[in-house]
Amino acid sequence: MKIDLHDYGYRPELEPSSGELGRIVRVDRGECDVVTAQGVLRVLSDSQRSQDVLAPVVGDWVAIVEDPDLGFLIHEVLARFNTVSRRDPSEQVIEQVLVANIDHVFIVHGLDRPLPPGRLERFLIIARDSGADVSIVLTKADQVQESLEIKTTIQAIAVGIPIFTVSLLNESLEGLGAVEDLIGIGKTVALLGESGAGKSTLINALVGHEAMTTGEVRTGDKKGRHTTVNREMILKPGGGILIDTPGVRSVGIWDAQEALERVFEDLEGLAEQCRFNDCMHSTEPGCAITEAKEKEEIDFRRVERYLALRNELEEQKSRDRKE
Ligand SMILES: Nc1nc2c(ncn2[C@@H]2O[C@H](COP(=O)(O)OP(=O)(O)OP(=O)(O)O)[C@@H](O)[C@H]2O)c(=O)[nH]1
Ligand SMILES: [Mg+2]
Ligand SMILES: [Zn+2]
Repeated sequence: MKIDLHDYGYRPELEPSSGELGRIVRVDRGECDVVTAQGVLRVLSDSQRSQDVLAPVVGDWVAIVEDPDLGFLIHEVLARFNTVSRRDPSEQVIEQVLVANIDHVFIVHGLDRPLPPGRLERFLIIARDSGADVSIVLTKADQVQESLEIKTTIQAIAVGIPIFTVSLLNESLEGLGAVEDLIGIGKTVALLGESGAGKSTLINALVGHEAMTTGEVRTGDKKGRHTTVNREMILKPGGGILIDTPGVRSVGIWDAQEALERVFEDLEGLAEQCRFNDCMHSTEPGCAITEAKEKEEIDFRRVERYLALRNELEEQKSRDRKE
């Protein structure tokens, strides 16, 4: 079957030095599915690649060669336009790239459960750090009485980020059109969020069939059951590329100073009025953040989360310098 790589987001800048161009649509245990103009190839991803060579992820553009003994191999991972990354949950000191070459990140959250502000801020930092567009999609509007209040709370944290609400119960598919309009032809959208948020359900609604397996959430705490286990790319009819991801448990941020500053733009702006340039916003005199906190103009918990995240990045940096 001939495939048009434009459907998969092909860009003319992509020029492999040798081999056949393809894009990784799925990775599992050392093997990947790579879509090329000839069709989807099952490719060995890592056996010949040393550890320091970057591990291919879903969304990567690669050059494929055929080895007489080993079959298809990834010869080269082409330079990434961007990545969505977090701190590796098992190894606290390295980056884990989740997906690559993304145009838009959807942070998906189910209205059937609370969204701790700190968790949303971490998702926002990771998403914004990629440089891709970011939107929030709130699912399960049918399960709550009044989604407006939750939306207002989220809006206060996600300043400037568009928020969409959908209800995908049965066939009604309320709010889906507006989300669909966000997905440009040939653009790649990655869905991020907790297990049970409704990422796979949203993808199924967008593609119009049960492409992805979905799973019930636990009745008590509404936690998901980690139904999706692989990152996987799928085409949306009418154009657009969607990447489903497994529910994220650990949202460790990694090397994301700029994104942190953008997510906490309000506090960064205030900090410019502190008397000292290197104000730590704790006991210094003339601290604009402390003053605003005391006047209850800003939420002290948000300040605490901001300072903790700043610390986290600082510690990572100082550890890097020591190594
Ligand atoms: N009532 C209602 N249920 C929904 C909606 N969206 C998703 N669900 C349900 O929420 C549950 C979890 O949905 P999934 O799509 O599997 O969630 P997920 O984010 O893919 O979860 P993981 O794959 O575990 O990361 C399923 O039982 C869905 O039917 C919605 O808009 N309304
Ligand atoms: Mg899923
Ligand atoms: Zn200060």
